[in-house]
Amino acid sequence: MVAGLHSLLVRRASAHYAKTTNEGSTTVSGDLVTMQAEPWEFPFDPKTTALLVIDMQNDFTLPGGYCHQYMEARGLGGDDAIATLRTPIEPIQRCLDVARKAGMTVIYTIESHWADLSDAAPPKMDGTIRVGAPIGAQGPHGRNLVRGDWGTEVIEELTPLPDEHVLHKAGKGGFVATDLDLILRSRGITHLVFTGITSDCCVLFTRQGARDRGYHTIQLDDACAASVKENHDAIFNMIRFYLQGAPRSTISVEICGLLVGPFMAWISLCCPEERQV
Ligand code: C5J
Repeated sequence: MVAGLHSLLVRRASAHYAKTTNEGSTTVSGDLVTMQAEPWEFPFDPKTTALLVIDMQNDFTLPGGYCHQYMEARGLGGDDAIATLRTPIEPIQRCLDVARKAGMTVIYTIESHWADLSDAAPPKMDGTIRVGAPIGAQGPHGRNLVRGDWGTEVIEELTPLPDEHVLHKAGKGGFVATDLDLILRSRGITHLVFTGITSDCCVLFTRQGARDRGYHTIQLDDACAASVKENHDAIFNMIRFYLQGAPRSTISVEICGLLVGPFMAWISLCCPEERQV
């Protein structure tokens, strides 16, 4: 099923595919792909849709990195956190594969700071000092969350292609003090598919920033994670809570031709057509 839909997208990307077809829970009609999601479908055109890969960097996904240190220092289990944060790698690989073949824009973000820490805001800095895993401290592989060091490289399993943007951000939200909005608007991007980590922090805040700026968004469940699974689930429960009054299915739906396998997904509350439902 997936292979078939995948090839449909590839053919569409070459602009020769004009037929309407339906395969599984995803419909392809002309330029429009409609994914079944919870609680409504998510129609999008791959040409005006970007795949965002949030903060899939060494510091959050490998032993000795910033997140490992932070969770250890708090007695919350660094190894468990890393294992959980690595679960989206394989789903994201599949997303990247299909998105690239479909001609979609792919943008990575990285959480990082200048070496002199001049962009590490005091509340953020203080918190990491209090916990015992300071931003900028020397770890086993490099300085924590410092731009250009090991921890702020995209993990090798998800290496970006040369023409894909890797945007560094000092905050949690990807739109804050970055070129993300400018790049997306310059490319005519109106829809965003969110993957990456963490569901309860940088994915959440970047997605919220996107909704506030008028982008249509969708977040892919198994292509995202938090350092503890409960927080990831809580975020999706929170989104579901805000959708009260709307159709609320809890079934796992097959999300799209963009992705492989059954995922749960939620559509942004802020899309105008959703408000009308
Ligand atoms: C955090 C992130 N949680 N990428 N960063 O510090 O979510």
